[in-house]
Amino acid sequence: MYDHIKKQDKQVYKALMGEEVREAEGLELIPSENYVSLAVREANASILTNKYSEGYPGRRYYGGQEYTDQVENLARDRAKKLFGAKYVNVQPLGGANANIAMYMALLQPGDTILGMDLSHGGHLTHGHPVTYLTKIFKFARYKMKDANTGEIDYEEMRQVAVMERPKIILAGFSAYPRELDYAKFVDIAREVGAIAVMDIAHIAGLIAGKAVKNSFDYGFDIMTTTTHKTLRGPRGGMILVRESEELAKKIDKAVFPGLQGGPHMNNVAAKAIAFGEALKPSFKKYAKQILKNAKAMEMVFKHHNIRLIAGGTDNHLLLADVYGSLGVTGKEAQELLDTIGITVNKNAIADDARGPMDPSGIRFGTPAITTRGFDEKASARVAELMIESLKNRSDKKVQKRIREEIRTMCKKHPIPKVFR
Ligand code: DSN
Repeated sequence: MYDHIKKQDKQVYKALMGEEVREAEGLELIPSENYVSLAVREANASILTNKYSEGYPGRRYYGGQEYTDQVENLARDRAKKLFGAKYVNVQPLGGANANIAMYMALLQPGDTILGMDLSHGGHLTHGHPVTYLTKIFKFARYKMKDANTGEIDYEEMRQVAVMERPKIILAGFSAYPRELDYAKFVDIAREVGAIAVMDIAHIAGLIAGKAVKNSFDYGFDIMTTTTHKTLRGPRGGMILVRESEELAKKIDKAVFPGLQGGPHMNNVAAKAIAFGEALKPSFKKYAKQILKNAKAMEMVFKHHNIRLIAGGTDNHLLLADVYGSLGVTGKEAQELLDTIGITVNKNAIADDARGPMDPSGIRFGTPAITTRGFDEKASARVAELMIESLKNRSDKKVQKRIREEIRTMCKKHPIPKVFR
C-alpha cells in the first residue's frame, strides 16, 4: 500500500506510515473510532473520486452516471435493509452534516428542538451554544435524573416539551452509556406534535448487528448517523426515514441542493461496501462481542471503586470520573494513557465543575479492540492496566512495564489482515 505516495511525496508518506505504526502498536479505545476493512479503504480511494454526481440516482445534473447510480443504489438498498427504513439518504458528508440537513428539512428558523444536554451525553449539534445552529434554532434540553444510574428524567422532558412545543424531539448521544426508553420519547413527541428523531451515530453498528434496540421499532420517524464508529464504514453520514415519503423528499432536498454540492461518490461506494459487511452474520457476532467486552471493562472499574457515569454501560462506551475517583484530570489521564499505548479521550461528566479542555472524565470503549479480536478476558486486562497506570502515574518503572505488556497484547491481537 502507498507505493505511489512513497515515490511521489515522502512527507505525506512518512506521516501515513507513522499512523500505521501507531494504530498497530497501540490500543484504540476512543469509542467513536474503529478499523475499517481494506475493501472499504479501497472504495474510498477509488476512481469515483473523479466524478461529479449532484442529484440522486436517475435524476442527476451531469451525464456519465451509469456507475455512480449503481453504487448509490446499492448503498441505499443495503442501508434500508440494515435499519428497517423505507427511505435513506447516503450523501451526508458526516454526522454533523446529517443533523444539520435534518434540521433544515424539518424546521423553520426560530423553531425549537428538544435534545440531550451535552454534559449529560448529547452532541454539539444537539444544541450546544458554541454551534452556529443556536443562532438559527432554539434548543431546549433534557438531562439524566441521576448521573449514577443514567436514568433520563422523562417527566421533566415531558414538561419541557409541553412548555416549549419543540418541532423535533431528538434522542441520541455521543457520551451516554445506557439504552434509552424509546417508547417514552415517541409518546412525548406524539403528545406535542413533534417529529421523533434518533441520532444513532454511536450505536449504528450495534443496531445493525441487533445487539441493541432499533428506535424505528418504537415508532421513531427519522434516524441520523455517521457511517464510521461502531458501523465500521468510511467516515461519513446518512439519514434514514422509517416510512414517510413526505419527510424523505424534504430530507433529499435539504441535503442537496440545500446544504451540500456534489456527493463524494468514492465515499458512497465505501458506504455500500461497509453496509454489505454489516449485513453478514459475522457482524452480529461482532456487535454482541463489543457489548460483552464493555461489560468486562465495567466490572473491573467497579471492582476498583472508580465512579462510572450512569453506573456502567449497556453499549460500547464507558465514562469514568477519574478526577473524582483518582484525583487525575481527564486531560492528565488521556496524556498518561497515550504514553502507555492506550488512546482514550478526555470528556466532561454530567454537570462537570471542570472546563471542557481539562474535564473530570475519560471516555473509552470497545469497538476497535473488538475488531482486533479481544474477548472479555483481554478487555478486562486492558481495564486493569489502565487503572494500574493511573494509580501509579509517577512510577516510571510501572509505566514502562505496562507499555511493554500493551505492545505484547498488540502483537498477540494484530489488526486482522482484512483491516490492514
Ligand atoms: N467526535 C464524535 C465522537 O467522538 O463521539 C462525535 O462527533
